[in-house]
Amino acid sequence: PPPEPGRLAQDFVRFAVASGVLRFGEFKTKAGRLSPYFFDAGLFDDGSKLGRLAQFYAQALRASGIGFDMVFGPAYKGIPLAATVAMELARQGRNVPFAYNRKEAKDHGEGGTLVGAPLAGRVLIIDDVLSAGTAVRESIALIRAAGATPCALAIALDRQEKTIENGRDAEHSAVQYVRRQLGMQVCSIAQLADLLLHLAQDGIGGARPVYEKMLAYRQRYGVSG
Ligand code: OMP
Repeated sequence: PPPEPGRLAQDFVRFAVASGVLRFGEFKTKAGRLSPYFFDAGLFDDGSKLGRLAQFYAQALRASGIGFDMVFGPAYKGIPLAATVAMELARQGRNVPFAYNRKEAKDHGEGGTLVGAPLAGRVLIIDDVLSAGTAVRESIALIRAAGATPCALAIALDRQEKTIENGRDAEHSAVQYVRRQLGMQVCSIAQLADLLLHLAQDGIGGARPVYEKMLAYRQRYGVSG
């Protein structure tokens, strides 16, 4: 049976906290924002955690009803994600082609920057986190240049924060940009709102100051929806 709405996200937040992937403190984001939390997907660092992570992606994808013909993992962090999700999908009876890119073009051997199945049809990009959304634009360009259609994006965490346009904070998030401007579907296992819900339900007590900082951060950089 499909999990009740919100349940998968809560289970995932708990899993990420228990794995040390989701941490609270002071962190500088790629966009230079001082964040009271950080999600480091590189800390899903053993076979068991990676396997569970892939199950979360596969469940979220199934619940979203997104259609796609193949998966693509952007270098570097998206590569193990897309690979393990492709394995999990196959285990569940849905075997789709898998590809990834290198950051540097090779000048010998097979050459080029793309590895794996040829990019074709509707491509699902699998990545870790969306904040300001700079990285995903490169993957989209790469897929289009290969003659395929970037149709959807699956991420573990949507930070639901303002994207940056022309050097300024926009009113919309990177996920909203990808949906509205690029017309792609986006599926996230959890978002900032789920994190706040988790803290409000389980984390109050010792974590009260953390919760306040999270709210203040959302006030400054967050978007709704
Ligand atoms: P954008 O390209 O700005 O959307 O930032 C996404 C990237 O920032 C991720 O792929 C990570 O490299 C990094 N990041 C995290 O991994 N976790 C976070 O909680 C926040 C960031 C970030 O720097 O914004």
